[in-house]
Parts: sequence; C-alpha cells; structure tokens
Amino acid sequence: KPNLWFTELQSENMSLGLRIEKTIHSEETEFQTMEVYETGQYGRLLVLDGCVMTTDKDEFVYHEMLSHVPMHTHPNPKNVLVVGGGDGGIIREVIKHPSVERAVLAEIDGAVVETSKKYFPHIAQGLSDSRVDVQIVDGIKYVEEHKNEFDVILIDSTDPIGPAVGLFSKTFYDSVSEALKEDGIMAAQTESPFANQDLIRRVNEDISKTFPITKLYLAHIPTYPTGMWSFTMGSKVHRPQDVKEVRVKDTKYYNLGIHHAALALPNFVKELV
Ligand code: AG3
Repeated sequence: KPNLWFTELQSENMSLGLRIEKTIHSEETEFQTMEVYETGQYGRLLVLDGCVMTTDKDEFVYHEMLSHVPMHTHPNPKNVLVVGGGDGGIIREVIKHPSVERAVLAEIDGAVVETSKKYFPHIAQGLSDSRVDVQIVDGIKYVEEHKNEFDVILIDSTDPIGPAVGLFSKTFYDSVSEALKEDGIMAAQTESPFANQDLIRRVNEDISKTFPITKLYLAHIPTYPTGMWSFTMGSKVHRPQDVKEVRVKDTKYYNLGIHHAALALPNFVKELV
C-alpha cells in the first residue's frame, strides 16, 4: 500500500491520520481549500481548510444527531432552514420528516454543493428534492433578512475560525431567534468538550441569553477531534426531555433511547453549561 497519509492537525498537540488510497479532488474555492480523498478506513473523505468535514462511514452520526434531536423536539416542523451544510447531509435527514413542507439550505460556498453532488451522491441526494431550496448566500445575511418564518434552524458550520466565525456569535443567535417562529428551535454543532471547553461555555451562555431552554447534547464521531462531539440546542417553548416517540425510523444512530441518552452529560461537561 502506498504510504500516503492525510493528517488533520486538530490542535498543537494532536492529529488524526488517515491512509489515502487516492486523491479524488483538490480545489481552491472562493472561500476555502477543498479536498476529497479515498481513504482505506472511512471511505471518501471531504476536507475543508485542512479539517475533516465528513466521511462516508461516519457521516450518519453527525447528520442524524444535529437534525433529529431538534426536529423531534418540535411537534410539527414544516419550515426548516439549514445554515452551512453544503454537502447536503443535514437536508437529507430533515426531509425524512413527513411534516416538512420546505427546507432551505443557505450555504456560502457553491463549490461545496457541487463537489458533494459529484463525489458524495448518497449525502447530497436530498438537495434535488422538490421541497428543498438551495441558496448560495451568506447565511448570516439570509437569517437577518427573514423574520418569524422557520420552525427549526440548524447550523452546520465549520470550526469557529475562518468563514464560520460569525456563526458562533451572540448577534447571530439573536437573529436566528428572530427568524424563528414563536415556538421555534435552533441547534448548532459546538465542537468537542475535550478540546473546546471555552467555546462550549461561551456559546451556551450566549444561546441561553436568547432562548429560555438551552440544552447541550453529545454524540460519538470518530473522525472529529477527540471523537466526542457536542451540539447545542436553543428552544423557545418545547423541551427535548419531553419527546415520547420517534417519527423517523430509517436512521443508523438516532432512536428514542439515544435521543434521551444524548442529553445526559458527564460531570466535566455539566460544569461547562
Ligand atoms: N461540519 C464540521 C464539523 C467540524 C469538524 N471539525 C474538525 N474536523 N476540526 C461538518 C459538515 C458536515 N455536513
């Protein structure tokens, strides 16, 4: 086997290495560098600015958990907005909910959408559904321009450096709240409790200033830094603890037990929120 490795430098002191069988694509987009590799361990790998975004074999965990926990917390989500998420994985899960009438994807980088359609068709498949509206726009602007419109808003961002910084700010969460209806719910990916404690603490504080119900939850994602990943949900009325049944059954990670288990936090994580 060729001794060719992709390495994500996850921090100054930690990296993830994956053996590469083939380089599929490499490009400098208007916003970031984008690479696609065939790996021996996890199938195809999508990389933005040196960071693992998704792989064939573990993408289901992230995409199911960022979407189905908030989507089930809402009793009847009809209008959904995904900010970022250009690969389409979150949209694929959102449209599994029969109540969904319209799902908007607001992605800043059209090249990510095109690349995903070409090299990750099973992740991008939902993007061509008739209920889906793909907008290549700045998500921050899009959210600011829409008021009282969405039941659920999901923020599928890259790390809080580069193009995504603004998606981790109090100002942004405030405009997300305004774009949501009076019983709306937001959820965002919020990095690793082992590696990003200050961020998690700060984001929880900011979201809870705007949303009466703020809840951190966890999932295991082997290709993200430390493998332990967090999501933060902000809700105006509905509580994730009250979910009694699951409406979407074709999932590989999410189920009713996982919904509730994901809300249980180890003591060192409880301290952050
Ligand atoms: N969103 C990126 C999660 C952050 C990963 N961070 C990292 N590897 N350092 C993933 C997009 C999937 N739709």
